[in-house]
Amino acid sequence: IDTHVIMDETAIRRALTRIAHEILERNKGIEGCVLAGIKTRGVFLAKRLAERLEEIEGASIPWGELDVTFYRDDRNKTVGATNDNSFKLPIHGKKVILFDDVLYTGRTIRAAMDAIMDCGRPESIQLAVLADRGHRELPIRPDYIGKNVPTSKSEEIEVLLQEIDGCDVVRIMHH
Ligand code: 3GP
Ligand code: 5GP
Ligand code: MG
Repeated sequence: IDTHVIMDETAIRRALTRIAHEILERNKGIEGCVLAGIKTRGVFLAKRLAERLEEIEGASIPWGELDVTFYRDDRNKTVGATNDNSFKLPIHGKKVILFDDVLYTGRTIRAAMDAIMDCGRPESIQLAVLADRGHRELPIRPDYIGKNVPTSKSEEIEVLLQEIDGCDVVRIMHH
């Protein structure tokens, strides 16, 4: 396996700062916005983005964790099963900004939109990702992108974050 670094700690920090500014510009502030980090690593990215937005804007943005397992299309659906991991923050009439580490086929984001819609009717849903590796299978595109990483299907992006992995790095691995 050969591996090379595509984002180091500084690059990740700068990308998050840029995305924070893009969000503020697009939404004219953060009024009415809610951040939803998709488990697992999207949660830490959402938390960091919320901190960055607060530093820049001096106003706090609500953020929470979104577990999309129940809504995945590859999950065995049990008749009568219910989702007991629904999003904890009010989203009715809000601008929900989803954050995930890697965007690939788009199926996770499709599931995330279902999970959000089941909790109410947001005004809009936007998407931020740290890395977009292409190969979409659904008509989904991100609004905010840390880095575009053209990949082949045999490559894999590894995202390591301080909070769980002990360091900040994005690497591409070729098998
Ligand atoms: P997560 O931390 O967002 O849950 O680098 C680890 C991360 O990458 C984990 O994501 C892990 O689930 C995810 N991952 C790596 N390769 C793949 C893949 O090919 N498909 C999916 N669905 N997840 C992957
Ligand atoms: P999708 O549903 O768009 O195919 O994949 C997105 C989800 O799968 C993300 O939540 C991400 O964790 C995971 N994923 C897919 N491909 C990769 C990859 O190459 N690297 C990492 N780290 N995660 C991936
Ligand atoms: Mg992820």
